[in-house]
Amino acid sequence: MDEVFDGTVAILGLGYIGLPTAVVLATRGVQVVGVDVNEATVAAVARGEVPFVEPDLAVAVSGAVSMGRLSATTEVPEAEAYVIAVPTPFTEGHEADLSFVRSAAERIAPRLRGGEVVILESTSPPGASEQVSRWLGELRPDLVAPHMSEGVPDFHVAHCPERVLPGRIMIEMVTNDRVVGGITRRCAEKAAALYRVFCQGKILLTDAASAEMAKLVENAYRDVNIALANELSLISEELNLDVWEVIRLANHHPRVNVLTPGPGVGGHCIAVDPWFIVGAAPELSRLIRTAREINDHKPHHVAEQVIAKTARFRDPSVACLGLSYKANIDDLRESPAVDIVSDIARALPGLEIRVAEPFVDRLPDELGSLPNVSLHPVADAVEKADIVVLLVDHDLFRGLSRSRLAGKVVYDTRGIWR
Ligand code: SAJ
Repeated sequence: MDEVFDGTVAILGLGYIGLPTAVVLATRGVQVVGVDVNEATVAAVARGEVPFVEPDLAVAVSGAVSMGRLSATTEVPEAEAYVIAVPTPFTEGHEADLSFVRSAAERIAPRLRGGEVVILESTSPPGASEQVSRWLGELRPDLVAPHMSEGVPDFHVAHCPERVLPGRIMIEMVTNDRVVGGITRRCAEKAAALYRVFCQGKILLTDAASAEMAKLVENAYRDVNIALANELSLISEELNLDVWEVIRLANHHPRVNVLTPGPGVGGHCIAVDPWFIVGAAPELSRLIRTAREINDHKPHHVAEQVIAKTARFRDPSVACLGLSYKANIDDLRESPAVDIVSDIARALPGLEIRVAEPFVDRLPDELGSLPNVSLHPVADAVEKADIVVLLVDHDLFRGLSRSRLAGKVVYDTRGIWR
């Protein structure tokens, strides 16, 4: 018989993953306490509001809060399950920075009474969950931590990476298969009971380090494949070929699926996670490192191309369409579009750059501080421009009437206007 979860869940980190996880549990009857160090976030969630845009999340949060199933606080409560969903950025040297995970473990440790499960959801390098077990064990020498014994420990630790796609989080949270890796088998089973509350996909039990690595591999797989598409776009430019046409034809082969070139790879996952593999085995991760370098170089290449196009005009004006890291979302983290606008604006301080981004109402600080960059409605930005640079494939831009682009130099990095 599968174990059934019974008890309260504390979720540490009310961001893109923690808050949706809190809500899907709460709407299925589990008592959930959301914990965040940011008081504004806690206050917003306590009012039933969501501090960022994600389809269907806002209505679910306000429902869960008004039903009394979800509350928010800055203090870690006693609970039967703890889910750590805090950021794991990388340092300048591309090493994983586990300081937020460590601080979450430090706040959980005093609350442990025996029998709980602590689940690390944050994307982490291999060995991080065991490290959590060690930190908890050091802070609570009165308890037996799972890495210390194959027997029955006093608390359990598991890694269960999230795999949801921003923009489809509320659907994928429920429908995706879930990898659950325990420090011991019993740890994995304890954690699986929690995910069984809402997960309709398969729940795959494994060890913690394999679960950590599997998650990194998923994003490295995608990064390497996007790097191939981006490298093909550079080669095609050089050979005067239309990369979109070349890929369309190649993809008619039954076993070929080249992905789509773009201005670079953004977001907080694909542009970050492969570095954790490189960090774990630097000498051996040659392809994964090169893919990262190709995708990281692409925004600078796009900026150079735009700068070269301005040379044809005496006093040009440029429109850059889109700032988010991908279509139809408001997320600007690690966005190549932001880097491109910044590169161009800094290289040509006398150039007027009008940016259109329907998903934000003000420029991010790194662009807002540049005097030659301003935010406009799309029609305005395009109308006054000599050069139109398409950076994000938002539906709104796809639908732009082609007559508005007539007579302008168009640089379409996403291939949506071909
Ligand atoms: N991109 C391209 N060409 C493509 C596909 C994507 O240039 O053919 C670019 C996008 O424009 C964007 C970036 O890559 O800048 C990443 O976008 P994405 O939609 O591929 O992925 P993310 O970062 O939003 O979410 C990924 C997902 N991982 C995989 O698909 C393997 C998601 O399932 C993970 O949960 C998420 O990372 C995560 O949290 O790790």
